[in-house]
Amino acid sequence: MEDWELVNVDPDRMDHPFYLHVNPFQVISRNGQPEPYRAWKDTVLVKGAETVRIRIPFRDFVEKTVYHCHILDHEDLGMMGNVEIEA
Ligand SMILES: [Cu+2]
Repeated sequence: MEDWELVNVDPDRMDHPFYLHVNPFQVISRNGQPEPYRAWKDTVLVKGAETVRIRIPFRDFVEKTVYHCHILDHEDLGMMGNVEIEA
């Protein structure tokens, strides 16, 4: 189980939809305010200058996977990273 803090530092304050492959997560808080309800998600919109905390239970997928912005242009320009999940 991990908590990740997604911080949108885009100088143009553009919103970016964060997408994590394979591993559903829940949004815990936005800018320190608790999320009013919990739901399983694969994508969360991180608004300009916003900090979103998510909780990810890595359950049964031991491999490399990716996370990326779900706007195709951003993804193609490299707004993407790898995650290596170990047992
Ligand atoms: Cu983006």
